[in-house]
Amino acid sequence: MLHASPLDISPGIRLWSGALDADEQKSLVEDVMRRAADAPFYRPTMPRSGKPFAVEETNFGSLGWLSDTNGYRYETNHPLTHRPWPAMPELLLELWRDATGYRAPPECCLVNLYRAGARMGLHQDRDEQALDAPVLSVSLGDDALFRIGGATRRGPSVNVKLSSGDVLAFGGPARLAFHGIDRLMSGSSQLVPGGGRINLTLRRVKSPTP
Ligand code: MD3
Ligand code: FE
Repeated sequence: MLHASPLDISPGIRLWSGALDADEQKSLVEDVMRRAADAPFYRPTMPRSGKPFAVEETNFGSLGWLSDTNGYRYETNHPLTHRPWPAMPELLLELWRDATGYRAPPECCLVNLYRAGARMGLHQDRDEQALDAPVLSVSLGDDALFRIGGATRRGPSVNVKLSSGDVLAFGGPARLAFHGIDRLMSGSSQLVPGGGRINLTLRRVKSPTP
């Protein structure tokens, strides 16, 4: 699954290009879509302004990240069905162990669905208590142009093309790096039903007890 030679993009940022082969990508997308039937994708809104996100989202695991006019937070239940989030796919728990070596499993798998033209503005992931845990990202479907900066909004950034099957880990000095998806290469993959890109973002939310 994870090959032995990841690319260290910068301190704390590690890329396993093509970590998942075509069969693994296909079965993971099918698994995600099956679970999403119980926890439908919905379009979150921005805190305060209520502006809708360009992406649709759902979550797997014990805690789901969400955004609405009241702010960003983690919740145990889907905001529309009010049911607990579906369990996390086993493959993702294995990937997390292998890629991060972190002492506790992830609690959140945020699922981002990018249809044609969707993007994600530059932001930090900082709603988690366990900031010592890395964030792990799995890309499926269309290629995307990803931008990573430093710990401030201004300053230099690097662009990385993320393709289906790529796994990316952010930890240590990169954990609070600004990042976003600048552009989707629509139609570059046929993997996602209806077209587009799915990103799975795994996070440890609460600090594990020692
Ligand atoms: C954390 N998603 O959902 S991968 C997000 O492709 C998000 O959908 C993007 O950013 C996506 O919050 C990017 C996750 C990611 C990427 C870079 C990071 C998380 C990161 C850098 C530092 C910390
Ligand atoms: Fe993020």
